[in-house]
Amino acid sequence: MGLFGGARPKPVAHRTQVGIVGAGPSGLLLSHLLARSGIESVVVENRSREYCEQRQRAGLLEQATVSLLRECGLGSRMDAEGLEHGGIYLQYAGERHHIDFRDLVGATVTIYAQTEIVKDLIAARLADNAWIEFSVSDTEVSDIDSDRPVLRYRDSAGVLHEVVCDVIAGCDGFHGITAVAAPPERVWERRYPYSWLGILADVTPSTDELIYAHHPEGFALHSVRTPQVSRLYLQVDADDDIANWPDDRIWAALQRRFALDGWTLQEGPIREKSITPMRSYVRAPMRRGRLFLAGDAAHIVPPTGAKGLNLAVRDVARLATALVAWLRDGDSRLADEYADASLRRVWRATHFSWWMTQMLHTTPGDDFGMALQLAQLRYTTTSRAAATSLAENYTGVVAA
Ligand code: RFL
Ligand code: PHB
Repeated sequence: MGLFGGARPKPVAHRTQVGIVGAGPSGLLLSHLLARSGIESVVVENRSREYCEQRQRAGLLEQATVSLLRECGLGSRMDAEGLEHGGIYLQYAGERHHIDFRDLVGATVTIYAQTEIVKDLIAARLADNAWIEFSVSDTEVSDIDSDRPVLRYRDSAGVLHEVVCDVIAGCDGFHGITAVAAPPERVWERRYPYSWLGILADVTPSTDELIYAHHPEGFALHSVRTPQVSRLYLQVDADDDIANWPDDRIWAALQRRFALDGWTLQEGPIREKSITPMRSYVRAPMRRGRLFLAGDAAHIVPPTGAKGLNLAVRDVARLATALVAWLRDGDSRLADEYADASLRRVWRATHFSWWMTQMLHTTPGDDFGMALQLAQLRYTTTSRAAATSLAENYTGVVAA
């Protein structure tokens, strides 16, 4: 019964093959890959299109991510505007060392912001007349243990919809609802005692490749977005508040942490700043019945290894192949393997992200920890074997 005793409005009924919750990179790319093989889907997203296209997040793509985006027709702007990097710098104890990925593993990475990938994906899906609903509310999934799972949502005009699907994909990130609909059997989690303060600044990057800097005061990262825009990060306290960080304090901390004889960090107007907590989280399984989880809905890594977005793309590429084999060709084997096969790469990336994080972030008073970090950094920058291990993991060419 409705609020005033009347009958509840009947939802508008629909049918599709794959119901996708979330229009982040995972959900949009899944919808795009499925469409290329003739599988239809709906994407429902509780934020507006503008919000999804502006949300500042990742920026670094593994070589395999770049290849996949190119192969599925999403490469033209990325190839024109993306910046290919052949390595990174590791800085510690007043020294800056280059890790040369091309030389060590024959691979590169590309800077192309997640915001731009999301814009490209939305444009491609809409050009294809795809069914995407932005600004929905009351998203719900049910009947996932049956062979007709149901996705419900209220559209931006307040109308209820009910979509009967063959499969539902939970691509709704870490705070989404699908992971709750399929409670995990097991969870592994680590919260780190620090956060990242990230800024976007209108200033030409002071470096040709990313600088990861270890400093007694805390970690700092110099990344880039375009030849005119820099992205920089500072390790701050876990419970720090952005209100404690006026722009001049941010630049002063960056200047101290990146200081190097003969090199200057250029400053410019800060366009955006925010603080993100650091966490590792893995849940298993990544599937229950006909609900499959992908990307941040299933796992979170700290950003130090630049793996979050790349893992999401790997999940979705595997899931798209599996769903096409199942829904088009009737072969469910890849779908049955999806959860375990994805977790192998998730754990490789989880280990690498943790390893980079514990090597580079400092804890006041922990002199023993700091001495170990410096030994580890020196080994990583002077041993070809150790540098190769970092390069394999960072570029994503590592087997998993
Ligand atoms: P997303 O991008 O979080 O997208 C999930 C989408 O689902 C929507 N949603 C819902 N829609 C409908 N109904 C509901 N009930 C819903 N609940 C949520 C959300 O609005 C959203 O649009 O997950 P996806 O697609 O799996 O993509 C994963 C990546 O976004 C993520 O791994 C990376 O951005 C992580 N990450 C970083 N990764 C890197 O590789 N390098 C980085 O520098 C980096 N920086 C970051 C990051 C993540 C951040 N977050 C999560 C706060 C910086 C930040 C601030
Ligand atoms: C970024 O450009 O936002 C970025 C790059 C590398 C990281 C994390 C973030 O490890």
